[in-house]
Amino acid sequence: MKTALITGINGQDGSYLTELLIKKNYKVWGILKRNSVAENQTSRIPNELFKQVKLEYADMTDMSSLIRVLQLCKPDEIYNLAAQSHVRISFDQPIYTTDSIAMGTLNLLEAIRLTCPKAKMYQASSSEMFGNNIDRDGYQRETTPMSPVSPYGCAKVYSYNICNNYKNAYDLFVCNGILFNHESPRRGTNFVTNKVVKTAVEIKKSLKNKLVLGNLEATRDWGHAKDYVKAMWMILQQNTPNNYVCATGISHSVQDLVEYTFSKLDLNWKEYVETNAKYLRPEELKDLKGDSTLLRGLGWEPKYTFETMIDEMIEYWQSL
Ligand code: NAP
Ligand code: G4F
Repeated sequence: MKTALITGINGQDGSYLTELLIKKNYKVWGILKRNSVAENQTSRIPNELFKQVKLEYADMTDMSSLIRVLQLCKPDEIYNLAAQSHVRISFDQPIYTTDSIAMGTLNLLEAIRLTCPKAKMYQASSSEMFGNNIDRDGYQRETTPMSPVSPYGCAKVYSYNICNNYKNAYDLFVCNGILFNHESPRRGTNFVTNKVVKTAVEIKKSLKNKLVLGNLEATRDWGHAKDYVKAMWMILQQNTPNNYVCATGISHSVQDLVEYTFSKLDLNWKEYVETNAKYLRPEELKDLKGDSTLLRGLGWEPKYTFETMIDEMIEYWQSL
């Protein structure tokens, strides 16, 4: 039986990864950072799984807490998913964002080097690292230069680089998954997909009468979080550490997302959608579309399409 430690276990990806690893018969440990309403923190972890995971208080900004947990659980695999992960909010909280992501990753790498150097580590890297660089064929891939356009993206580039550095310098098994946007009913409701779907369903139920958004022209390569946590696991099952892009290869604009969601609910989006500058970013990442040929070579393939993913999210909000 393998042991895995997940930082960010109570986030969107952490909750799906926990389900996957328990199905694969792993012993799963996770860290929670302290919150004044303890119940809120575990709301994404289904009750039946709750009894099977071991949760410990720790914080990415506190290396001593990470060392304590690593010494307790002695993991074979570590999935570093913890982050202040909202790009717009990273402009409001740039220093905490950088502490949780960049210093957080360095704290974890040092803790691993000192306590369990044989463990494999997955780093949650992001397509936000590319900024507005696009290869000539319209895609971003492992070799695309990185010029991030947000404090979040800059912090993720530091984490990406320090992971590569520790891999080479100390012979640690560290892999970066460069994941493009991935969503689900468990996505935070201040990310654009779940904000659009939740509000559209509320409009349909006559609970709200408008949806206020920022940039409708930006395009994203949106996949489903369930497919993407499978990629994380596959990346750590290889014999040698490597970095992989994970993406569907299909891109939609925010306006496409709005049109699809409202039309599924038999609503005319133009009657309800407004824009407000408060949802714009000081610098915008315009277009993302990923080439995951390298990962697909390991056998990874997404099961969800953009449409089936949004349909599932609509059903979720309708069911409440
Ligand atoms: P998420 O739902 O925001 O989850 C982030 C998790 O990190 C939460 O469990 C959060 O705990 C925890 N966390 C935040 N600061 C922490 C700290 N200082 N110490 C310990 N834990 C902390 O994000 P996600 O969508 O699951 O994404 C998982 C990871 O993948 C993140 O690193 C994200 O940046 C990265 N990523 C996501 C996407 C995507 O499209 N979803 C794409 C590329 C990369 P609380 O909830 O208690 O605050
Ligand atoms: O849903 P978003 O906030 O996601 P964003 O900024 O692309 O970041 C997500 O994906 C990254 C991977 O590329 C992750 F690393 C990161 O952790 C996060 O999970 O915004 C998507 C697009 C943006 O262009 C934004 O400007 O939607 C646009 N948008 C338009 N109106 C909006 C809104 N975004 C939000 N959150 N809220 C709006 O009202």
